[in-house]
Amino acid sequence: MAKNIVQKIFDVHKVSGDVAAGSQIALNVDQVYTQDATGTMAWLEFEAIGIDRVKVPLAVSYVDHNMLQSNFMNSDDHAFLQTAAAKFGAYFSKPGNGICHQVHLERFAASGKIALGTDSHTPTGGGMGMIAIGVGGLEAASVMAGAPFEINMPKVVQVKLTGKLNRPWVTAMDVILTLLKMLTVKGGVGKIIEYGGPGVKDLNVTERATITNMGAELGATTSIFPSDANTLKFLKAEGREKDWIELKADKGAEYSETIILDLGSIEPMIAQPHSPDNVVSVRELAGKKVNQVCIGSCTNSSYHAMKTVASILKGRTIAENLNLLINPGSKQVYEMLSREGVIAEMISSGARIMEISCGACIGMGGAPGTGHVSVRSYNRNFHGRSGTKDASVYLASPISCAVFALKGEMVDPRECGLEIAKVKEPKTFMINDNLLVSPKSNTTEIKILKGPNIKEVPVKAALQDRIDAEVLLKVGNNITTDDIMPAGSKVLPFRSNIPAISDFVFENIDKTFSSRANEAKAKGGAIVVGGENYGQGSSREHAALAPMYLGLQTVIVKSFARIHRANLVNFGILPLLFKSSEDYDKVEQGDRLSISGLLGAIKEGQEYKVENATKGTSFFVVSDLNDREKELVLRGGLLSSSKA
Ligand code: MIC
Ligand code: SF4
Repeated sequence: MAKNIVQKIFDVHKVSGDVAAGSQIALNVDQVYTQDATGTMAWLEFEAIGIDRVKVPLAVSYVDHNMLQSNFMNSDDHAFLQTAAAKFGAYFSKPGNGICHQVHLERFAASGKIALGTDSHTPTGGGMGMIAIGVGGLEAASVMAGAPFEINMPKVVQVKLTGKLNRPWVTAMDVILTLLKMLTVKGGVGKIIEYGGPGVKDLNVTERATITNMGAELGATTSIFPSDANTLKFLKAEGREKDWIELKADKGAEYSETIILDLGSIEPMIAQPHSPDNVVSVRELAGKKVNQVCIGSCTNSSYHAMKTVASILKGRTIAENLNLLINPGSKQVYEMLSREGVIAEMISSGARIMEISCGACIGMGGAPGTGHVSVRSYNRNFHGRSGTKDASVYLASPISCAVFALKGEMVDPRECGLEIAKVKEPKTFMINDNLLVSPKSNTTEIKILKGPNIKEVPVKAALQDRIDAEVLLKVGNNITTDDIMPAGSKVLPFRSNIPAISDFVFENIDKTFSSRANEAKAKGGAIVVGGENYGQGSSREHAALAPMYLGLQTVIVKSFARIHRANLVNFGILPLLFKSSEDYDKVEQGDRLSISGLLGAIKEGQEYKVENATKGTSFFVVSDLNDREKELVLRGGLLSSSKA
């Protein structure tokens, strides 16, 4: 049978199940990586599972998010992560080594492998021809402890690329922004996007990685490119050609749908506030004043992207009323650009070179001013994420960003009148892994260090037969995990302390939520009601764990985003769906809902009657749990010791 790339990789890794859309499948995993903001929980959970050493062939613990050290908390977390990695057999990528996805692509990603990462942009590795999927910390911990990775097999959609990009002004970022305009932030839910067609060879590995990185914004489980001569070239330059295999779809391979995209028809695009799919062409916004430009993040901080940006800035000065922030993605990129004098060109133009980290992308500094317009080469512009609620954040290619920085306003880069260099990929990258600490073989003497802000992971009690609770919050469509559990420099240091971080749950939507939830604990707890694609965005399990700590009993929505739904289940919270979406309109915030006979219904039929005591009405909800998930919800989650 002719196979697509996804089928080929899944076939090799399959433990059980069918490689057919919708079927429950268990897979062997080759690599797992964590980052600091989600990693502290993941490693605490791994410790709680009680295994001595990771059971996957490769595990890496990165530090890139919580880099601001304004007190002891983040530094303590890093010490915890370093000692936990040493104890449990993982590599440790020290602060300063780079953003997890960029470093992983450079040093570990390998074609044909399966990787999981505790970050939603893990699909960056798809640019290398690997299946790389973002998961919650507990899921990662359980796979590192030896469990297979279980998912419902997504549909495989083919995006067939034809033609060539109109270089130099049109980039890979414009490709993915075009797809986001076409498909929206829900367009990829339940799907893996497999790129193919003659246009693939027009893109180098880091450009492909920009596209697969932002496939997360489509809601896709992951995205993948073939592994071809360009992949081999990149791996050779990284001194890792042994990690290459050729991978392409067979002739006649089947897909659930095929989308044809002519690269030659793409123009410079930009996402407007406050969603990555609110995309128009840059042309349409020409003349709009810009206050801040940020270039970098895991989406666009490769050597190729940074050097191209520098060629535009070279010999010029940024606009008078504008700030330019640049964060190179990895030490490799930064060191190479420094040694070549490229960083000097950036500094000379007026750019502020930030630390190699996520930085402004996750609100760790770099917040725009009141009402300011910020254009970023990043992947997310959710409301409030920059740290400034009324800022207008736009997303564009690094090239468009550099042009705006010089002009002080949005300009179609094709008409900017500036020169730009044709940057070639280097034959060899500079390889210096001195910030990558190797796993230890003798670990008996290693003590895991836990600072005072590192608290135990709370565990839920087993599911009760009846939920009787108030709808403490009703929200609309596309609620992000940034809405549920905000990030930023104030909140992120509490990622290892669930009682403390729970004070910030839904803070940007309703400041009273956590205090009301604490009060409601004695009266049956809380219910949250939402619309479509609830929990899109980040993989942070804190968006499930902290509400669970506040007494959340269930979430009733029209549809869930994949990672958040899995996180709810892993912590024992029953994810419910309106049987008929019109019933969403019949529930109001403040209504008291009760659902009886849960224990029977979850095992049989998964349909539940909800009585609305406030309105004197009733409606039906359903769950779509597989057998493993049913068991998890029944016993109160993966870490619960109770029997289902
Ligand atoms: C993000 O981009 O939102 C993050 C911060 O990288 C998250 C992970 C986190 O919340 O720590 C993600 O994308 O999963
Ligand atoms: Fe870091 Fe931003 Fe990438 Fe998330 S999206 S991993 S915060 S750079």
